[in-house]
Amino acid sequence: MTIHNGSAEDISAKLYRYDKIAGKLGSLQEIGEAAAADYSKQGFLAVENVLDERQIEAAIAALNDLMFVDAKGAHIQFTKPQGELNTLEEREQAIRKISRYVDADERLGAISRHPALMEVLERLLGDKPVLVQDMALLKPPQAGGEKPWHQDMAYGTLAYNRAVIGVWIALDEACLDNGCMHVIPGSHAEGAVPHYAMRDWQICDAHIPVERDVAVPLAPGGALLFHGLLKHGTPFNLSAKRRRALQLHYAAESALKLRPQEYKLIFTNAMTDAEC
Ligand SMILES: O=C(O)CCC(=O)C(=O)O
Repeated sequence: MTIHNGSAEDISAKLYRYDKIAGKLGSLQEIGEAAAADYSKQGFLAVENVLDERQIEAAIAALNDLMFVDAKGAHIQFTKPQGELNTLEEREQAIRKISRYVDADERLGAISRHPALMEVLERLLGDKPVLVQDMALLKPPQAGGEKPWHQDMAYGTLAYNRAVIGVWIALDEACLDNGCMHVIPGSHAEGAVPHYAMRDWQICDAHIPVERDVAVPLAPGGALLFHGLLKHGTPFNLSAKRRRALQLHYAAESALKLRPQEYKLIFTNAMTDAEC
């Protein structure tokens, strides 16, 4: 199976499966010893009800303000030249990502410091959590692109000598047909793998054990907590529904950034020379 540049339908059908669904906890309060052991083994926990309705509404209102009123220092990534976007709808359809929103809007800042979440992260990290990256990932209806399979620590900002934890929070219902998260359970324990610049900075399509893919649909306010080496990706949003999510990454306070040479040996094909 070599894909690299297939159609959206082809990629969605060949690189993801939709028949194995992750089990979920009902709330952060359910994360005790058993769930922490499960996190160590599987590399993720799916948890419903992390944000309540009021927090979800506040987060969406804050993102809309950043997109349509004033970005206030947040960085907005567009998939089309802004000069071509004449209406608010066209603008929204072309926005893929909003980064650095935590310092731009206190409604989002408060979510990044969510007390129950901080408690859980401290337990899973074995150290105080420090926020090291924040981005909102918006998959607009019929226009949301794929995020190919990858490990988050293969991205420079998240390359630490101890595993970071990603927290991905659904603001809309994240379903099988609008690009919910997909994970390879246990893949974090198999170590770092080379990434390649193909459709994105990603794992080679041929190296993905698609048969092990488990989808993680979530209701609004539900979250996926996942290890920085867990292989994961999201297919296209070809549906008529929005799929907006907040993503926050936390490192242990004592973790150190990898030096460029260490990063290169771990996350590129410098060691193996193997082509994708
Ligand atoms: O939300 C998405 O579609 C992908 C999120 C993700 O895996 C990432 O940005 O690293």
